[in-house]
Amino acid sequence: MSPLASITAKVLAGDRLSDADALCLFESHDLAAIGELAAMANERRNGRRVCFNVNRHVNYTNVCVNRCRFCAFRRDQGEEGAYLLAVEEIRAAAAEALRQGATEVHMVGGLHPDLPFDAYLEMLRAVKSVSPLLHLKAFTAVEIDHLSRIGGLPLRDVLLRLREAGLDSLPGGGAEIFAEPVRERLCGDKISGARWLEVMETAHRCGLRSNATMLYGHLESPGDRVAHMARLRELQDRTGGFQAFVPLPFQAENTPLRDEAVRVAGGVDDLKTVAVARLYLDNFAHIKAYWVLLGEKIAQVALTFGADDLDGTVVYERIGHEAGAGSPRGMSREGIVRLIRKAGREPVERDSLYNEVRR
Ligand code: V47
Repeated sequence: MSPLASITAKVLAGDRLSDADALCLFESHDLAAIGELAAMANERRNGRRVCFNVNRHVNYTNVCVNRCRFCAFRRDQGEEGAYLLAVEEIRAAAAEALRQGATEVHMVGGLHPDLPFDAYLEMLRAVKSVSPLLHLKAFTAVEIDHLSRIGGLPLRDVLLRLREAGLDSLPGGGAEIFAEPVRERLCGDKISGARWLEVMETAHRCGLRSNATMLYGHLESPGDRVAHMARLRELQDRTGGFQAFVPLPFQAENTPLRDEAVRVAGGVDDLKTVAVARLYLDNFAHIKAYWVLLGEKIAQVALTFGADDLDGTVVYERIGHEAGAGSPRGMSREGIVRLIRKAGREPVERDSLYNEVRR
């Protein structure tokens, strides 16, 4: 039996794929067959529904003490273009989001050298003061680790304090790629992959759900991608706290990595990565095609390659766009619905915990 035939047999039988299987899929050029298999695995789980939410991204600061080489968003304090939103500006953004029908605020930022622990609690309270019904998905595992250091508190206490102030769930950012030598070259100042996973495990054990991301198309190998997903799958087996996996294709413009021989992904790699994720991460309910970085066209095609989620309306994205993402800054609800319908799928507006809001 050819390797692809044996993988197909496993998927049909509902058996778990091995790391070697995932690597074999990454190395195969039979994109159509991989896509068909992933679409089938997705339909078995999610039917023909594709979900999205009406949300608003808020990046409270671009000042960051880390110097990740994939990032075009960060600034040093005092550098031209550096900013820190005032609490009132955050409240105003949340109020505008609510008026526009948003159910979620997605708030992340850089590691600011001077912001005290209480400032983070204030930000959360400001959003919640607009409406307790706005779901607050905020702070990556990297920010949570930073808060634990500046607050002198164990992770669990940080998370409980944040939850008390309004935190509802965690986004999946900051995972990048776990493989040590690559992570060191890519973002040597950042917390390790092991620490990222520890933060997520603690969050899940506190009852907070989260997402998981993987930044790809830079210095990593297919084996590094599989190893990254293996560690996510292992944690998910133990906690079940991840909601969605979000593969993030690297955008090189304006980043320190732009002139290096990075392996920027093309459309084929993007679609294959979505499909392999759907097939390998059998304990993740949702695979998100993040249209902001994939572009609307590839994200739409990804809906027939195993993805069942498009993220949301976003409204004003900065991290990907400062690195050259060619997509619009935000999309209307109608635009997302149209995109899903034209892919022959059924659009479902969801809330942040994947309950149906409207169909
Ligand atoms: O951690 C930074 C990535 C992430 C670049 O959880 C870049 O639902 C590509 O995590 N090219 C932040 N990517 C965004 C993120 C996210 C986005 C949407 C939904 C969710 C979710 C999470 O963006 C960072 C990093 O991995 N990033 N710079 C770049 N040049």
